[in-house]
This record gives sequence, structure tokens and C-alpha cells, in this order.
Amino acid sequence: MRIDIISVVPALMQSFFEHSICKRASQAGLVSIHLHDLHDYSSKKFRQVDDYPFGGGAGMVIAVEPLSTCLDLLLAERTYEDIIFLTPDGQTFQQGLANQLSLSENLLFICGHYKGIDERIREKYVTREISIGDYVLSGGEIAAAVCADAIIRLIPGAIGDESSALTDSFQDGLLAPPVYTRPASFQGMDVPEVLLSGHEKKIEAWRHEQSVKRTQERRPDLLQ
Ligand code: 6GU
Repeated sequence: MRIDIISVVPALMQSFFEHSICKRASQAGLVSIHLHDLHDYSSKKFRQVDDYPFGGGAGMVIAVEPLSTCLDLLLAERTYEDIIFLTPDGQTFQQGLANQLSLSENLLFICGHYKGIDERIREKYVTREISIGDYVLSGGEIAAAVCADAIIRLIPGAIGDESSALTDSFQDGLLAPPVYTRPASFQGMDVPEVLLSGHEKKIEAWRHEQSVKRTQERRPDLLQ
């Protein structure tokens, strides 16, 4: 998978992608991430990328010109399954969408900033708009990193234990069950006996039961 990310502050994401599972996946050749600084596509004297909003009002708007230049260059090289604009008025990002996007060959993220981007870019290029939740961030960079992480870890081989991504919270519509490691007893608190039994069927049943219980208690909305 190839992921291109257009941003006015690519440095915000640089070290993130050089660490974590993203680094692992890159080294394994499963994904390549390409950060593009929008300023590099400006034809203005001081590499300016934003301008005052027509009609007035507070804040700046990312202009059409540098974005369309950057997008046209990328689109001349390859096609993208999706051109995704990160924006608080987008569709809320969920595991199901991460699963779907993890099957992509090429994804392109556009990070918003300031008051947003010129609406005509959204009309002409953007195929999907994503928000990561109902709160406002200063820019789309952290949201792009969140989405990329959730997507990349689903690529087979990206995480050590192949089965591990499948047992994540949300993957089966339920929250994950509690987990324990040694010691079996800590200050009088004992690990549930079934986990020490070696009885695979019973362990699986216990974990499922705990998942359902936890989901009922914490996120009953997921069971609707
Ligand atoms: Cl994608 N961008 C910004 N700026 N704020 C957000 C968001 C995205 N998702 C939630 N809040």
C-alpha cells in the first residue's frame, strides 16, 4: 500500500511514521508513506498557501492553487482508491472503514488547517471526508496519523502476531476481554482460573462472555 499525505505541517507526522507499527510495516515493504509539504506547490513569493475567505470572517482558507497543483501531479502518476479529506464535518471514522481502506493499493490524505480548504477542491477531487470524532483539532495531521495507523496495522504482516489484529476491540463488534500475564497472583488478586486451565474451548467461551459483559457495561450502544 502507498499512502500520500498532503499537509501544511508534514513535520507533525514525520516522527510518528518513523516509529510504531508504521515503521515496521515500512521496513517490511508493506506500506510506503509519502508526506508532501503544500508550501512546495505554492507559486507565491513566500510559499503562501492560504488566503482570506471571500465574504469575510475570521481565519484563513487553504487556496485552490497549491492543492490542485499537488493533486494533479500525484494523480498523473497513479490512481487512488480514495482521496480523503480529514475534516470535523466528515463521516466518523470507525473500524469497519479501517478494514475497508486497508484493502487499498493507493490512498491519498489531505489535511485541513485554518478554516479549511476551498470548497471547490472538495467538489473536484475529494471522494471521502473523514472525522475522527466530535471535537475540533487544530489540523487534520493528527487525524491522518490516527487513520493511517488504524489502517496499516490491518495489513497482514504489519503486526507481529498475525491473529492479533483480528482480536482487537471492535473487530467483532465487541470490546476486547481483560488480559493477564505473570504473576498468577498479585497482592491477593488472582488471575481467573480458567485462563490457567489450558482448556482452549473454555478459555474462548470465557473471553467471549467477558467481551459481551464489558460491552454491555461500557458501550451498550454497540449492541444495538
Ligand atoms: Cl479530521 N480534523 C480536525 N481539524 N478536527 C477534527 C477532525 C479532523 N476530526 C475530529 N476533529
